[in-house]
Amino acid sequence: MSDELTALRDELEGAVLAAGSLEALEDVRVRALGRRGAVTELMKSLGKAAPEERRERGQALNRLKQAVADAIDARKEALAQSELERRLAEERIDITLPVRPAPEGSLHPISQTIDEITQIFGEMGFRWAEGPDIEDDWYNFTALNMPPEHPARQEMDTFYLVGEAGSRPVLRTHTSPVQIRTMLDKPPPLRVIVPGRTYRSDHDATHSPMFHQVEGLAIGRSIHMGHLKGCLIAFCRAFFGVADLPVRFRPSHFPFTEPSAEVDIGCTREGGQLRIGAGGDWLEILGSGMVHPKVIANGGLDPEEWQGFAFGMGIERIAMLKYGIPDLRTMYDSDLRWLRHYGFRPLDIPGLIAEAAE
Ligand code: 2NL
Repeated sequence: MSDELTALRDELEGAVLAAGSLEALEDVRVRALGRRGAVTELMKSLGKAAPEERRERGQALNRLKQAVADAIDARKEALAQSELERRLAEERIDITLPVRPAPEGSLHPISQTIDEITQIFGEMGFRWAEGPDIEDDWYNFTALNMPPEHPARQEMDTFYLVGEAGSRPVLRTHTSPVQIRTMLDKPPPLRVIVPGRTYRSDHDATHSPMFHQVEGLAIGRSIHMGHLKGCLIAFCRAFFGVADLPVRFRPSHFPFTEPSAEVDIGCTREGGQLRIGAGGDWLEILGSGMVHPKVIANGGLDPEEWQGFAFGMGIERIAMLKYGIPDLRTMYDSDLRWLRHYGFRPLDIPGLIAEAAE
């Protein structure tokens, strides 16, 4: 190869290596090998060379053209490779990062508490059940062993509506009518947990005319008081997250259970501060009992064959206890600052198993 062609090759190869992008490389290719490129022009001028030089110069030019084309291909591959590496580095994501918290929206403590309670009972085989807020007198009172004129009706007097044909639908005073409906609907054995809104005509600092309850019902052929105790002790310990929480059963009375028991948990009160756990004091948490035979019969079951236990608690009350909310009325203010303080991230629900593993 002549000095002239060697110099041209060095220059073009230098330009190829200096090209920092595919566009710059294409410019170099056009300048060298394009229709009016330096190498192409030399090829065109081959005809003017002396015949004895033509063969050798033709071969030299072909080698030059090939060398430049090879250099361009190699550079193209190198540029594509470094572009890929740059993107891989730049677009890398760390899949081990925790999920970012949702920027907005949180669960109300009442919803959170319902989720926690149903999660714990769900792990014990209870299934969610729900029913209407507007009830029939029979489902809300009579079926629960509270006939007309029963004094317990006055205790929980509520809001009556005007129904068809002189009937008086009632805003349910507890979620128990849902358990009656479940017994009439589903074949036993049964285990249901029933959260929902309830209504009573009470309105002061610690009572709201609308509030929430959760009740539970377990029906089987040989369910006894031992099952009631084991189940509710496990619930109290899981819900408050205290493995050795003392739980006490105190005789009581409800029209729909016999025998009936109030359930207390251990606590201490020091200078107005309440602490849940072993201590000298007791705090009432829920009511419970063995379902009254008349109520079993009203649920369409033979009380000689089926028996079971039931329980009920107020959601606001235990939410306030667990999460240190001092005033019931703030629950219904719809104040976003309050919700940001007391609210919860969705699906952040501890359960029985999670608690036991700790
Ligand atoms: C409380 C006490 C209780 C029940 C609710 C119930 C339901 C049926 C049959 C028998 Cl269908 N019992 N529910 C039983 C005992 C207590 O609630 O203090 N609630 C806030």
